[in-house]
Amino acid sequence: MGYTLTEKILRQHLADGSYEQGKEIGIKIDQTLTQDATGTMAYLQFESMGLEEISTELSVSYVDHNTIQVGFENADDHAYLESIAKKYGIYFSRPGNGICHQVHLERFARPGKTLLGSDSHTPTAGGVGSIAIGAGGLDVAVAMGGGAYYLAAPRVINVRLEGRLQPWATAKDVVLKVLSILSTKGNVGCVCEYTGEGISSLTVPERATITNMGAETGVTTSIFPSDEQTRRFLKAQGREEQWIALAPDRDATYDQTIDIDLSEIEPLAAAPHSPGNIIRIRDLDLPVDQVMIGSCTNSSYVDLMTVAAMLKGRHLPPGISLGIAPGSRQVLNSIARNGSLSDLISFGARILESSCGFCIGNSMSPCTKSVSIRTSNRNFKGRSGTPSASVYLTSPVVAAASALTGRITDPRDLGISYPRIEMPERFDIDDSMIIPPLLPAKRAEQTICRGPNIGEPPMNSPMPEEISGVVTIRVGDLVTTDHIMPAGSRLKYRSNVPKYSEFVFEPLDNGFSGRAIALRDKGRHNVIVAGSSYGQGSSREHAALCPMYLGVKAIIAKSIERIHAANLVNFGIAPFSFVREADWEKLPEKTEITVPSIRRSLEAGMSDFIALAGDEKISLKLSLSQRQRDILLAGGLLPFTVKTAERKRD
Ligand code: MIC
Ligand code: SF4
Repeated sequence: MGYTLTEKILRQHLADGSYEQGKEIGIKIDQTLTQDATGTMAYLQFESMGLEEISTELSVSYVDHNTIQVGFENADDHAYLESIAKKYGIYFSRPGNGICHQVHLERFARPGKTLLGSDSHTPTAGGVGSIAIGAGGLDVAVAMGGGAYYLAAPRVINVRLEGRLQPWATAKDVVLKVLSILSTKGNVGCVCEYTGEGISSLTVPERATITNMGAETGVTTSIFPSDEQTRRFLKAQGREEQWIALAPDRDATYDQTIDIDLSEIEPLAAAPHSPGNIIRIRDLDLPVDQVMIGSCTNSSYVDLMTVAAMLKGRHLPPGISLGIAPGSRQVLNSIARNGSLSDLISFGARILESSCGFCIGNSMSPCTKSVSIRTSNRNFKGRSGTPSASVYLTSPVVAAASALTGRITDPRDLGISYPRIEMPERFDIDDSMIIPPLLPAKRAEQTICRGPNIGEPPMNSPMPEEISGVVTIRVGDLVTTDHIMPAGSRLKYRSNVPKYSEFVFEPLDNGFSGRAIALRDKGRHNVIVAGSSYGQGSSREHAALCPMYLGVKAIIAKSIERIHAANLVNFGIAPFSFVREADWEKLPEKTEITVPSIRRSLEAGMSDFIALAGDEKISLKLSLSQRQRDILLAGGLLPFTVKTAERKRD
């Protein structure tokens, strides 16, 4: 029986365990990426491991999230990251160089390599045939040190594309179609592998839009084969020698197959407040207050050139604002050199830095109760920085059409011809904003810059004999990491855990942090009760790290998403699930709760637990590998790794 492409690459990188679907395997990681918002903590953790240098083929540290420098905090983080990169042999992509996923795709991603990134949209590199996975910063720190990355050998879903996209239908609409089929939940432990004759017409940047937003389905990653389109892209980036052909075996078998005819795809949107809430643009009729074009999903050269061609010679109607953030310096410079930037400025667009910015609520928050059309990948309530705003996620051409008319508009109804823009033969290549690693002799002299915003990473204590405390908060279904640990204006506290912890659950209940600290300081444990798909969205490990700091010892949920569940274990928090989902009702806030003998049961390898809450006995499950049990017992991955390294040294 033949292998899928996913299985081929994973087997080539197998470092621990035997390959059996659903079973935990450890894989060797070739490349890592970090961004500043998750990176400072990842490198602080890397430093605590006491290693001399990185062991990957390539590691890159990007600065793209916190580039609004109001106060010293972000600039302190950037200086720290630059000095760490120099010290340990890491590439440093300076602020202004672009969004990590866009730049990584342009300059570093390679077919057949494994990439682990401390950002959930790392699968963007699946567009060139990498197995690219998002994870918590601590997992990335361990991988930089040469440790394996552990995941369940995935179920592979074959997304078979036939036909060709019609004018005005785009790669964004393809991934929105996939989201309408797979939804945002129930796909943990799966990989989407794209096949079929339809893929040959999709360029690498289009494929990358699809693999990028595949993250919203909750799959581990998405991947395209490496073919002539891949060669064309790498050649245009001056990297043709890095091309290899990669495809699944002809007789590969898949766990599920989804057929999509590209010629039937039409402009779609994800309506408020979930990327899985898919609707046809033609079924929407409403005025628009704001249009934002950019983000790691849709800010490639062709995306922006197409928008510029549509807006050229026209003007922004009153009552609407338009912001455009080119994905990278390469994209920005190309449209500047060929004059299209001027077309955008003349139209009335506000040109933003090449960074995450608006996507994460870090700039251009829309006004109260407004409608904002965005080309990004997440529209969770409040993520834009305005809780009352309604955010619709669309393709760049729908966004541009809506900026032209002031209403959400299907571009097919504009009556203009489709500006077919080709990917260039050669991109504008200039790596002068990427600082390469120092020579080893120079590294020793490098000092680390630590401003007052750089705190020590807190360490957890080992798992106690029993968990005994209170349900400090009970939340419902689909609670995202944006609800648990808001970004936007709070993002600048990422390197200061005590301060950032004040905002845990702020959008849902701003009294949580105070209650949790009061209980923790009495020597008791905080327990969080949650509904299904808890921890959707971002990879931010602060959604586990800050609750850990507040004394949270267990989450009891109907289900927990992959990256977040791994982050909880990494910070010593037990990720329980209910055996009977209806028991969620029995654990309201303020319930006194005990999980007796948790330590002994973990040591004994048990996976069934009982929580006592008054007269109620609630059955819980903890589905963990032996390695994860050991991590939980140690109080998290950092104490576990430090202890293992000490043992090896002795
Ligand atoms: C996001 O899109 O939510 C982020 C901000 O890029 C996060 C990472 C973070 O929280 O720093 C992600 O997707 O992992
Ligand atoms: Fe940045 Fe938005 Fe992409 Fe996250 S989703 S990496 S915030 S552009």
